[in-house]
Amino acid sequence: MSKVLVISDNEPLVGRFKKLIKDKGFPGHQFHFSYSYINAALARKYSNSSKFTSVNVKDECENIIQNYDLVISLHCKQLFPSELVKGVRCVNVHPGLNPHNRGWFPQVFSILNGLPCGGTIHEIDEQLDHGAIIAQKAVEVESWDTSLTAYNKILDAEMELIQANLLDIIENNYLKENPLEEGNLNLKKDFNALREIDLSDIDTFQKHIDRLRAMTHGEYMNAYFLDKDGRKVFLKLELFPEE
Ligand code: 0FX
Repeated sequence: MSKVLVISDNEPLVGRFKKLIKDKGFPGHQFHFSYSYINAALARKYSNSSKFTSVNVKDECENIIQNYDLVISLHCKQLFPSELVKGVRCVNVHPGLNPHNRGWFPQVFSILNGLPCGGTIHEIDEQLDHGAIIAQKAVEVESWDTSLTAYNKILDAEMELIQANLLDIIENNYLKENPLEEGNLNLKKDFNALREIDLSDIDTFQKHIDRLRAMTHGEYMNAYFLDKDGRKVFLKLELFPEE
């Protein structure tokens, strides 16, 4: 029997994961779900819950190592300290095709730089989205995809990977492969630097369209320009491929 700690800051994904383990059945294995202590929205909603609890992976490292056989980061916003990744097997479900565009919001950068994107399950080491790859699935970015439509395809790919590999991962029964290259890494500041559109920028239509669709993600107000009064004007792009 294995004790598995799933840490996630993505509530819809937790719902999909829980449904999968209920439908598939993992007899003998125990799961506990936690979210990051920095996640104020989940803390407000779940402060009284014993089934979805707050965790600080740094402060509670020793406790996690003692109590669990496996830790799964399912879009967990905390960096796992080296003591934790050395003390217990830690696996990351990442919305990117490692080693391309590791780090923050991979599909945004794939739209911009054309590098492949998809979902990856990998062992966690001391660097970001870097450890040995257990399974991955590429997703096609079409000329009409926005960040949101590409992201939704990636979430589906991640769920397919989890469905196909979770039991083997829990039972530590899988092959893994180190990425062939270091790849590239994007941080939150790289995403933030893309938000302000300089109205005097001269480039091809292709580049401008790519920038705007990479910044288009549902309700998020990402891209903006400053008008003559210095007011921020937000913008998104809609694309309609012919049926
Ligand atoms: O949970 P997640 O999908 O993923 C992020 C990182 O990309 C990933 O590398 C890391 N392992 C994980 C812990 O955190 O991020 P999210 O739920 O904050 O955002 C989902 C998408 O929403 C993102 O890919 C782009 C979009 N988004 C999000 C924010 C906060 C925006 O377009 N603007 C935003 O301000």
